[in-house]
Amino acid sequence: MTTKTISTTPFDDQKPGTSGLRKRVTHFQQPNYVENFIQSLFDSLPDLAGQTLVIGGDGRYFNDTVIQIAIRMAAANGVGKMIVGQGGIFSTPAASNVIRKRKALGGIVLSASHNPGGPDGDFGIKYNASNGGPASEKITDAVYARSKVIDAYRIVEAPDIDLSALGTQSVAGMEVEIIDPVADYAALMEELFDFDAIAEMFASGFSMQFDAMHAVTGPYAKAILENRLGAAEGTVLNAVPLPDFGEGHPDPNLVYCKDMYDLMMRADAPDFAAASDGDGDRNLIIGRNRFVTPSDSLALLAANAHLAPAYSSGIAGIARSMPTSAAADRVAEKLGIEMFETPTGWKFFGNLLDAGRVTICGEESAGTGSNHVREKDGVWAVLLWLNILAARKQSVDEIVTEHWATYGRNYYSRHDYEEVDSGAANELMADLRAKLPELLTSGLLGREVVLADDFAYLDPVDGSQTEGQGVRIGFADGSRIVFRLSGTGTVGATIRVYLERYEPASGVHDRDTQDALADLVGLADAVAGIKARTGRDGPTVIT
Ligand code: VG1
Ligand code: CO
Repeated sequence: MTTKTISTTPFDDQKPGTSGLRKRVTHFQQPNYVENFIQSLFDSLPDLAGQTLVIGGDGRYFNDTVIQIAIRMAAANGVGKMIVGQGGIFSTPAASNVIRKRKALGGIVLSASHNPGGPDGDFGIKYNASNGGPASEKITDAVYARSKVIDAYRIVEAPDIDLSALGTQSVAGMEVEIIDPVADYAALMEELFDFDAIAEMFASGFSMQFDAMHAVTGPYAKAILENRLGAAEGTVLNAVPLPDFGEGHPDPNLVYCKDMYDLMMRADAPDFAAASDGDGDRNLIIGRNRFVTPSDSLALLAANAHLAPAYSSGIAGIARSMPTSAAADRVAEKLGIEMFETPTGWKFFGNLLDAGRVTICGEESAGTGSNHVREKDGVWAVLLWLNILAARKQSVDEIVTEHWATYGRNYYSRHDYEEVDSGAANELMADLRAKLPELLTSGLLGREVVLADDFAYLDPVDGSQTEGQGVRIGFADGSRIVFRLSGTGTVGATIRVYLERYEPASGVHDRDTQDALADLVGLADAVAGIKARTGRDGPTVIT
């Protein structure tokens, strides 16, 4: 075996964002860019020698290349064993499950999630720790620090492994095991949910569509929905993962799933429709005549989780990211369980899940999950919805409407301004922060402001403090505007404006969301000067 130590020079931009390092594919293709980052990661893991690592990704362009590089570098860095998804495939939640189940030190997940793929698209590398969850800021900070001074990486000379062959191969003495990426995950889902009841529902004519968007969930959804649960063949659309996602944008929202939305608003729509993103951790839920916002979905799943076998004895607590609507808070209050508000990104839920403080977590960005893994999980959310529909024998629309009549409705929307000038975006945020004290004393355009801060989080489990997580402006009637900059974009800056207004249980629940929030949109622009600073007439994407 020849291990080579190759000299390199550092890059200054390898700081992981909300969910790993994400850049254009062409950026990753610079000589040594991938190698530097992987070596910086290996150098930051003190107990790497002899350990097991899991690797796989969402199948996007460049996935295979990086897997081969990472395997050769792992062999050179003394890793004991690599577990690889067949074809280089693992959805993010499935990778999380395998890391936990096989007691690996951690795993490398290759994905840029909902960002487009292909030679001109995006790529990403993320490290998950032994609990199966995204690495903590402590680890990602260490990797970044290392990447700024790295001067060499180690790699063995060896032929590519055959990613298609199940079983064990050897790379310069290191064991490489290729496993079916679906089997363990499907078995876990079968433990959590009442598959018999869901199968019976399908057998009695329940119809659904699941759009895998030519991304990673195709094989998972086919195996579970069509093969195990008996959903009609063709229920899963765009089921074959493609390196460029069929030139699509694998982001399951109302912009990129507009055809599905239009279908679901028709009288002859199927009973239920869902979609997932590039790496399988997000979900979109639409019932006939009823789109369910992700924030509402979190609240509904938490309120009804006890109907699924895995959660039948109740849930310990709920956590949501700060910009997510407070709909779930009302459920926690009613159930008498703890509620946590964390910064954006699944890594902040890990400690709460590990400590048993929460069972269900969610984000407004179409992410929901539970303590079954340490990632959000698109297919899991769909199955929990199906389990609830099978148990309650009601439509999505009826369940949502009843929920609002019980808890009230949090009208909610996010307005994104994508690819704006980074300087202008940073200035907008800085100016907003400077205005906070004045807003508290003088209000905003005649509206009393009861909360004006830059969100900081004290982790109740390990005591770590995270600052600067988004500007919150709250009004006396419970309405709220939140501003933050995205940490997953690859070009320029994305300004996210989150708008929320609470309508009590006895109030009006059938208003158009954008109408119901129109006054807050005006206030947001007045306080932040978004249009003037970005030169944009309106948001790029409204979710
Ligand atoms: C976005 C979402 C956040 C999510 C993250 C990763 O981050 O807002 O809620 O956790 O993407 O999701 P940001 O920093 O761009 O707002 V995924 O599906 O990309 O792994
Ligand atoms: Co994702």
